[in-house]
Amino acid sequence: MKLSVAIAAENASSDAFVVFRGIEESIKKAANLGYDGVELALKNPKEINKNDLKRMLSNNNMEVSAISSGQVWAARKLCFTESDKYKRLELKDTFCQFIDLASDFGQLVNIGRTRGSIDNKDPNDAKQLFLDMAGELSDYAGKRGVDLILEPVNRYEIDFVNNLDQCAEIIELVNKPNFKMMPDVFHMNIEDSKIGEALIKHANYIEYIHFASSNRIALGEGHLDWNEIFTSLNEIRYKGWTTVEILPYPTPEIAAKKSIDFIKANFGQYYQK
Ligand code: LER
Ligand code: MN
Repeated sequence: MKLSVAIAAENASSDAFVVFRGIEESIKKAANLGYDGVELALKNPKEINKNDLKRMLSNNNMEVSAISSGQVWAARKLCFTESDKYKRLELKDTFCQFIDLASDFGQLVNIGRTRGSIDNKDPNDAKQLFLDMAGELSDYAGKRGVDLILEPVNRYEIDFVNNLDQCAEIIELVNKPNFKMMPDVFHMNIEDSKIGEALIKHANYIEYIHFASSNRIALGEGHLDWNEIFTSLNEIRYKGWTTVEILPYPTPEIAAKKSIDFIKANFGQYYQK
């Protein structure tokens, strides 16, 4: 496994659930702490200049683990279940540019809160709007060697695809080889009865993982059973990224350091290169 930490641009608002802000500074800080990569939480593809990013990564011997898209919903209110034609085009254009970026960096684009909600729509209509967009974007991504990863998110943030079973059902309906699952143990702690069992049950779909404690602060705080999580990941021979996506408390530096120290001290054997 490889370990990454979520970062965003300097001006990202507080509902971007990232540890560090400011792309260049964040990459340096993450590298100094011993992380292997960074997850780029983007609001807009224009936040990244490809050449600058290449230089920042190679100067620090770092990789991009994935591009995440929560801010596209949080800051721009664009989502897959949107019915307005023009907003759908804007979402599609944003995701196509994320996919273009991911074809050079990380080859993964996340769909978290950007999937959208059902709200007062007919649930079947909302689902169909999601499936149409997911299918079109999967085809675009597939041609560029990129996978889309759908993240089950807890019911207090969104009312559509909350647990791993529901995510697997949607993946089967999308039915594209590059449309996969991305569990986040923070959400699983709220929505999935048994975290270890759910990870094992859906092993074939899992391509990326978010780590946080039960209260979304540094790993090792809270009451998650990390032995259960690592034993299950080991059982399914998970070799992908594990990304720390936590609130930056009490400071970004302390949160990021505490998390990697906890992992290396207790589960370092899973991160041997
Ligand atoms: C939101 O709670 C989250 O976990 C993000 O990764 C998805 O938007
Ligand atoms: Mn997450």
